[in-house]
Amino acid sequence: MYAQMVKSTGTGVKSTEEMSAEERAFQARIDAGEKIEPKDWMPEGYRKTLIRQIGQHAHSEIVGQLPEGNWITRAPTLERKAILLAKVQDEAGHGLYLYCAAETLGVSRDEMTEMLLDGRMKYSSIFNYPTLTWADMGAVGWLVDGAAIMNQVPLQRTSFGPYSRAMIRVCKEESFHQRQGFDIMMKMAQGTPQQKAMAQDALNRFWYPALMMFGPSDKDSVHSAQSMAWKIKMNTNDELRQKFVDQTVPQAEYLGLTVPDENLKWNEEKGGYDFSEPDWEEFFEVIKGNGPCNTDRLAARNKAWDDGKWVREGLMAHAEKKRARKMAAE
Ligand code: BYC
Repeated sequence: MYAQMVKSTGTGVKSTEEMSAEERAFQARIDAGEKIEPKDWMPEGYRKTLIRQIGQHAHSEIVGQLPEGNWITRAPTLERKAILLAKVQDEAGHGLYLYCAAETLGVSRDEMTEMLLDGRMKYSSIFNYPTLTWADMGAVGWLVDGAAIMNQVPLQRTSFGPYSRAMIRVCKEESFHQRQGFDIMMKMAQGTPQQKAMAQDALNRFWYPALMMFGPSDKDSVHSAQSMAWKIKMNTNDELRQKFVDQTVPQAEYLGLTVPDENLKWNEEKGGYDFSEPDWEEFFEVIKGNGPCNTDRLAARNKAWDDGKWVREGLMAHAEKKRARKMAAE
């Protein structure tokens, strides 16, 4: 059993002997590959970790609409505009499935939103970087959605049923997103020298932020050991980062673009690329709220929340009236 393997590692993961009978039975279900459903007994830490991760994931989908939404009105053709619009709408849908999955754990969407708005909950670091040119729409689809797929495909097998099912749908849509990004990059890379330079510039700016999406290096990851024991996470941050690099470098070569890393080199022995780590100081600054766009992103979400107040209140008043009418008729 995984729980036994990680016994007394100092990772905070309980050994089998340290677990209560309920926790042991729960861990045995996880180890047997069973799905945990909302009404099943679960340790409080499992519930909290899921709320944190699914909530953060939901917020990322919602905040993630902002950098791309920025380009809908400036897409170069009607077709590109329609595709980008559809993609951004998909992200809203992903956010909603994920909020619903988190709600099954006993937290409301409004509570999670309030925690995002006052900084108690995070969203992915990547969305704190600006999208400066049309080529950035290509880089975001190719690299950001590409990293998201790398992370989310294994999450289809995550132990919590509603999260796992949401991921199956999300991943189908993410594949389309990644292809549309790569398609933009192909057009730009095969275009005029100026267009190719824009594509290269977008790759230069998004490469390291995309690597950061997988989280800190394993030695600094606080939650990985417990999350993997509970199958909330299926891989470590470094494993997924490595897979992403191995998958993406040949794609960059195909585009005729250069990955901005002088240390990038195929390592025959490990069967993967050696590459430079991102600037982890920058990563921790960004997740603390000091990235290039954190203030703008939260201001946009706060404004949307405030502007929507009258709609929420109207809907609640309508629901209350309907309920009272139904009660009076009974
Ligand atoms: N950004 O112990 P660790 C998308 C935090 S949306 C910000 O390794 P964990 C898309 C972490 O929360 C992509 N914070 O954490 C949408 C923790 O802090 P707290 C979103 C990060 O949870 C629209 C601390 O650092 N995908 O694809 O085991 C358009 C220590 O880290 C980040 C998901 O959310 C980060 N990058 O692992 C296009 C996937 N990394 O909470 C695309 C689901 C780490 O203790 N999430 N932190 O204060 C996961 O798989 C995991 O939560 C992570 C982090 C791998 C991200």
